[in-house]
Amino acid sequence: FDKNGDGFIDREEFQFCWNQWIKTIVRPVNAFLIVDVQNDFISGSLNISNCSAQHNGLEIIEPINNLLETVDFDAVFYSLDWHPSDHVSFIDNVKKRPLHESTPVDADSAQVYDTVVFAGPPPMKQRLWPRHCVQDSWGAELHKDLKVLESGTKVYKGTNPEVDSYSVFWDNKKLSDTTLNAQLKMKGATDIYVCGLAYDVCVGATAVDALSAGYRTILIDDCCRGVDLHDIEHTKENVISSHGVIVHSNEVKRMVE
Ligand code: VGL
Ligand code: ZN
Repeated sequence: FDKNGDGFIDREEFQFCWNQWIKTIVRPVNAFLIVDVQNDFISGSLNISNCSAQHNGLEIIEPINNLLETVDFDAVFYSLDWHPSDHVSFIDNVKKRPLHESTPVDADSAQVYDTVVFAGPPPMKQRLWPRHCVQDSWGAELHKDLKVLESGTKVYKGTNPEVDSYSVFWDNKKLSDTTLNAQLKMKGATDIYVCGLAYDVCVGATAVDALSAGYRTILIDDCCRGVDLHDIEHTKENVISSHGVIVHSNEVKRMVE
């Protein structure tokens, strides 16, 4: 730059620098990603209040709505766990696919939340869940009290019957990605605010993938509820060690504006 060698850059050069680098530092493009705030996780078949942490998923709706109403995000995404009826994660489907010899529990003794190893090939670890978020069912709908913006974008995941998908970016085997990254790139997003259900499953996996994809990633702690307290602590440690940030929702407006 400074192609004239006079110590100044001209307007065109400045414009180039601004678009390429400066804008992403001084004017972040903020995306808000609300993960799986669906009936089944709040009061349906995979109600997280029945899991060890005994969390109440309903409690995040008010702080999330409050953010949607008060913070001027550049883009808002709602993810939906969206499984076909024969999905590999459903415990009632466990006998439909052969297990690998290394599986710690066999198909007859497998209980909900156990991990089995399917034969593949390649062999695939899978945690078993109750049948949940079946495409087009009530359980898969976003909770009725969640504010769904007209301008918001829905992202569907877990649609391949053969592989589970915790992250909103990738399935668990990284066989295919969702539409999320392309849509974030299209909006020029630099920063992603992540919240939702379940903290230690889909929210955690999504935050870690957002960091790997190079986004500044902010996890909104009070807008998440999870399955297991130890796993939630582990999720937070992972996010911090991958250079993510964990904040309370009352800090977000200041950060965005
Ligand atoms: C989820 C378990 C199974 C989640 C999805 O959204 O956290 N958890 N499928
Ligand atoms: Zn699922």
